[in-house]
Amino acid sequence: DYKFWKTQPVASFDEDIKTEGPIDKAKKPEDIPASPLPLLNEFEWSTIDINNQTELEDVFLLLNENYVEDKDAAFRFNYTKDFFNWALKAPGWKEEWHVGVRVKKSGKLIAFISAIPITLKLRENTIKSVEINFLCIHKQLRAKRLAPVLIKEITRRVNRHNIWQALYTAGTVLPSPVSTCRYTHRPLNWSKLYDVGFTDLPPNQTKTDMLAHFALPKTNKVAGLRPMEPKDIEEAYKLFEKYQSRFDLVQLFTKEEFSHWFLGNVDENKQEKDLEKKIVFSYVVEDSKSGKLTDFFSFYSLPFTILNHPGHSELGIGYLYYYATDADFSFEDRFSNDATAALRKRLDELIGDAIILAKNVKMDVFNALTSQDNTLFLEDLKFAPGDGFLNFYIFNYRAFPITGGLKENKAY
Ligand code: YNC
Ligand code: MG
Repeated sequence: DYKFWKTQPVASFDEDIKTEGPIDKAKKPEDIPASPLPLLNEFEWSTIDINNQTELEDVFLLLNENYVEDKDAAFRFNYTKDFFNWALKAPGWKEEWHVGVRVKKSGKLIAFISAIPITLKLRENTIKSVEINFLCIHKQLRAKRLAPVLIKEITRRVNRHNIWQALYTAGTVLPSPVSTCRYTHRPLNWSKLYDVGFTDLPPNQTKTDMLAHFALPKTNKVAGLRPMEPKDIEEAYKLFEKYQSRFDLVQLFTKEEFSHWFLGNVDENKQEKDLEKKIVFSYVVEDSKSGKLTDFFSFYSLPFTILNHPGHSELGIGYLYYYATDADFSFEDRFSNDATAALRKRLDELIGDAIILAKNVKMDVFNALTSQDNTLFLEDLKFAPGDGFLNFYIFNYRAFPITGGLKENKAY
């Protein structure tokens, strides 16, 4: 019955929202306690320095063994250290927002929660916020009401910096999602997905049918497609901003953030050369005549650990990230049929190539949410709805519900 969440500034499930805006009365950072919440005597707060390899290793181990699993406990997210360096060291990151709890005696890390600064745009309003992620408690310490303490402590540390809103996502249903998306999956290596139990063989189909159905060409189709480089940032950023402006809820990126999220950790010498170890993959389409960038897309790598399987220990997973195109369609009337047809055709080509690229770096499945314009191409490109959903939440903000990128949403 949400004993904790009932006490927090979040909309309740049945709330009839009249106006959008903050829930709590405005406060000042000085009104917020300067010292951490109390913990049980055997535990202590531990701010994690992820630039320190030992501390990064502690976070890696905690999450590797205790983070999110699928509903059958067959797979668990396998975030890598490189992934943490990308996801936790976004521009403006603060060490004090990487919050750990350790056992006093042994020093063992048993819980973690993080925040990074972000800017949200919800319809006409720009909201300075944080994104909360990687909330994790050791399996042996579950159901002891430690999660609310972690959430209140990160809230305190964020409020001290005069930030009062937060975006977070979870598979769990809490009061109350501003939007809910479904995960969809496009098999790349069908046999392996079948072997490890990620995918079933549909009735009246053979394995050979499935392999033929999901077969992919080795090479890309879109002319002028190439990896994004630092010199592309300026133009790709403009393309991206224009495309994003069509949606009700988006994260606004500065150019620096854009570069971080799409080129990975900016130090070029440290750019991963081994494609199979890369975290984020970004591509642009350059028009051969004008030299202009017409499109871009990106995906990132986040594998699953396969639990208790004799033959396989890891599942390679690509997640569709952002994309943008200047395909000839009207931005004003995004629901008109002609506009949608042109956009759909272009997105089919672009994301079709993303899928091929993901397969070529040995990913086994390509995932996408039903967010933004994804519902235009998911069916065409053989994504199938999965059993996972992702709920989006905004802390301390009442908002009208956000529907998908399109009003028509038949297949999903
Ligand atoms: C969850 N995912 O409902 P009630 S997602 C938020 N997000 O409270 P206990 C959650 N709340 O119902 P356990 C939650 N899961 O009584 C559970 N809760 O009101 C609520 N799993 O606490 C739950 N990572 O400590 C209940 O539960 C209360 O020991 C119960 O710990 C929960 O990162 C958890 O799925 C999730 O490690 C830590 O199960 C644990 O079970 C675990 O008794 C595997 O907690 C990993 C996992 C969650 C991934 C994520 C986003 C987190 C968002 C947190 C909310 C942020 C709010 C904004 C703060 C900043 C504000 C500013 C400004
Ligand atoms: Mg607990």
